[in-house]
Amino acid sequence: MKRYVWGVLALVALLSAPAYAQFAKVADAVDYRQSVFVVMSHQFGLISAALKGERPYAAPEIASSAALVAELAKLPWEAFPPNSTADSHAKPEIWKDTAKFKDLQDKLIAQTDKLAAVAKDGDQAAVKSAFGDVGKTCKDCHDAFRSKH
Ligand code: ASC
Repeated sequence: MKRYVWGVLALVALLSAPAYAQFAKVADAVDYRQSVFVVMSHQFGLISAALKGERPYAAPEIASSAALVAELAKLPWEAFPPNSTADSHAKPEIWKDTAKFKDLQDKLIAQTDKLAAVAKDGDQAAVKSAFGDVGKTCKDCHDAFRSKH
């Protein structure tokens, strides 16, 4: 009976462990989230360059980049263990204004999903508009939660 109780408690603890518990070290979480942002920024930059005419606008490539951005946008948020500001641009405000940080995550996820959907349809004007919405959310989040140095 005692073993059963301990077993249930262990399971509850495991299921309720915060997502960041998967990282053995805080530095591993920082590496993970920064890696995601690097790739996301690169793919978003490819879309940006095509919209600005700096490279040819190839709809299948744009759709592929947008799909990647949408998937990547879902990943970094589990890699923000409390007060993990070391070797990072993360501001302490992330863990103070958690509701705002979460709102911006949700917004980014919704807007990048929209970008991926319109990119799949191939309508360049719709891509441009959805791209602008995503860029604004990137900026809003950086202004509030990312230090410049
Ligand atoms: C990018 C990138 C960002 C955003 C941001 C939009 O391409 O790397 O962080 O766009 O600059 O305002």
